[in-house]
Amino acid sequence: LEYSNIEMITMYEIMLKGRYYDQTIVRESNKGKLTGMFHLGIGQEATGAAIASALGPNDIMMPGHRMHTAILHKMDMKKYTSELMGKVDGYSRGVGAEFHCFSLEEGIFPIYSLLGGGFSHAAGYALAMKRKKTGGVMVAVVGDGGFQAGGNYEALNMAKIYNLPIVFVIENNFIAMTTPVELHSSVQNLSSRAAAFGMTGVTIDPGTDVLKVREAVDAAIEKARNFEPSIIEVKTYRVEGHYFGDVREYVDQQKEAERSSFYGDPIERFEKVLFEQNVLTERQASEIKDRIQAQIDEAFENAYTQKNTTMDDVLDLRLTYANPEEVLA
Ligand SMILES: Cc1ncc(C[n+]2csc(CCOP(=O)(O)OP(=O)(O)O)c2C)c(N)n1
Repeated sequence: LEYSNIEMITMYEIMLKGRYYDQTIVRESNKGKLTGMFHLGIGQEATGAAIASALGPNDIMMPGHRMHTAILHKMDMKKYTSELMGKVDGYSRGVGAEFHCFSLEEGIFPIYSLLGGGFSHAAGYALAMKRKKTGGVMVAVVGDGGFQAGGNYEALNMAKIYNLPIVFVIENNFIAMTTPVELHSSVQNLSSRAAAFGMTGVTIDPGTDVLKVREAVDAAIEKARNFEPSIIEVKTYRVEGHYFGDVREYVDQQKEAERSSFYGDPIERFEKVLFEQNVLTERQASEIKDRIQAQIDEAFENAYTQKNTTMDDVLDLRLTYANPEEVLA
């Protein structure tokens, strides 16, 4: 195996953080302590872990909206949790929440909430990185549904024409909110569209194999560093509904059962490898799990005690404009 033990354990920890964080959101919501709309990435942890662990210090990532994995690896868990709960000590004073939370200093670009525009914002940032010669690469993620929106295609074209340092990742979990991919895409392998832009496109299937995804991401990042953009499609499986509380009445039960057994659990799959290769013992794995859950519980407990964001915070134009005086004049 070409990854060191430390790198493998890092990927494992990122996946666990994402999984336990999402399960904690469920637990706290069920207790009635948490309200809001949360998009859970349970079952899809390999994508975020592979990308976040592959990024270099100057690289930037635009995560998908159910990618707590990557976000929690790069950003501060306490500040992020406060942001989700609408607390003033959050990253954007509690105004940004899940879809708008970001930290460029820590390598996380805002998730693009209006699906379809994401790749164009990311490509614009990649153009800036190229012009400023930062040496960094942008890795931008959208879902299979978001990928169907027109704006992304202009960005793919521009990225190739301008030879931008960017990797486009499509996380294909076969469903866009409630619409199965067969009904919203003209092709089965979304990466095949790369040909239309003169780029390479690869499909990783099953995308629940974190090492497979990581290898593809490493190769694409290297290309991007040499100003060759490309597309990676990761086929994976969404275990939960679109958001927490969605009871998934719209799914085809038989297809779901087949997919669930084919894709399996990315964490269990990777654990097997780690144990077999003697990277970790079961005891060490359970210590890591306890440590991560304790860190998450602490972040939630901390956020509960913080001050709620007020309407004055929401209406503070300094959060939107660099020079609010000019806007008001
Ligand atoms: C322009 C626009 N239309 C609708 C929505 C509402 N919306 C949020 S997530 C989502 C589904 C996205 O599906 P996909 O891109 O496959 O990602 P997934 O949720 O499966 O991770 C929709 C329709 C939106 N955010 N923006």
